[in-house]
Amino acid sequence: MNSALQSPSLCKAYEPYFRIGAALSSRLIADPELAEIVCRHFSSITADNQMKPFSVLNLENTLAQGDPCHAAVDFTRVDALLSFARDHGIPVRYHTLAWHNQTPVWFFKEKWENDFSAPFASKEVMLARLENYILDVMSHVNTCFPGVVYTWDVVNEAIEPGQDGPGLYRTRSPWFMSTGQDFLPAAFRAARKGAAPGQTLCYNDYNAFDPIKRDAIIDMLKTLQAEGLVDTMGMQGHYVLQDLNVAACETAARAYAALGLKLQVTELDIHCNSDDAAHATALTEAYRSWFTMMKQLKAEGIDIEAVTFWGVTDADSWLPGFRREPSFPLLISADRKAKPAFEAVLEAARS
Ligand code: 9MR
Repeated sequence: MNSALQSPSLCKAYEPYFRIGAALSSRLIADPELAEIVCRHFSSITADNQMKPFSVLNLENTLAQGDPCHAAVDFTRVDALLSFARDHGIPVRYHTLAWHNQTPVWFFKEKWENDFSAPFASKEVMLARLENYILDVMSHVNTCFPGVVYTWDVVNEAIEPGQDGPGLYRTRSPWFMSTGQDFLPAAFRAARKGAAPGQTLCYNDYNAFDPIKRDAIIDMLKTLQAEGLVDTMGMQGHYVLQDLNVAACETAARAYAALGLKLQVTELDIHCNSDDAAHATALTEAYRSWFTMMKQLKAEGIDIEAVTFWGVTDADSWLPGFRREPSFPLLISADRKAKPAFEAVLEAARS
């Protein structure tokens, strides 16, 4: 395998079709060789963690500010990544504004208590906090880094039909517990207000290929569309090699596109628990057929904006921690070589 720095550029190969993106960590942009790999192969970047509410919200300053509807924000980590993007001319997808996870518990509590058992703030207060937070983030980003962000993950993972009880929504989310389903359109209304011209607003979710979840997401998207609030469906794309069903991904992608939305695959990886020859071959063929399908959809006129990998090399992947076993899910190995799967994705672009 060649160093990923010697391989032809992935994003150039896909230029006629869609952007190829990657999620970056702070560690990654501080490593000159990894930064060079990013600049060579990716035409869209996002942050794996630095742009999430837990990374932006500041409790001490919120308490000092004394406004029950307005949390204080600190953009140190966001700015580091946006500076990298601006300096290298790579557009950014901002992940994420409203999410049940990685948002501090105190953000939802009446007196900003850092305590799960403290009472939730009222719905009115939570909707005001949500709007203020979104407008603060968007205003900072668009003022200090104009033209750098091209799309916003406004709401992440709000739909979970049947899992927490009847209905479409993830009812155990603190957002749902404090506002019911109202946080969802409220987040998009605020984002529409704060967005710069040309920026798209995205709803993002995992297992978006699953037929039951897909149909639930579609019902929810239609309610947002009735108010003109959403532009893009983000299908995350965390797959498992043995279970990957390319046909189900295709059916779902067509169904979202039929709503008149743009599409992004926002968090692509294929969990593969061995790097022996048989697994490497299976991973290669899985990536080949998945990218061939995506290219075909694009050729048919489906508006695919970008396909983003969730990580750059296998060494940065979140999967070993999550699955509690080894994982070799990406196109670039831990020792920064272009895997056979990388070559297959390039070939899919050329064929
Ligand atoms: O990659 C992120 C990992 O470092 C965090 O520990 C994890 C916490 O939930 O979030 C990961 O990113 C998630 C993304 O923000 C939303 N979709 C699922 C991703 C993988 O869990």
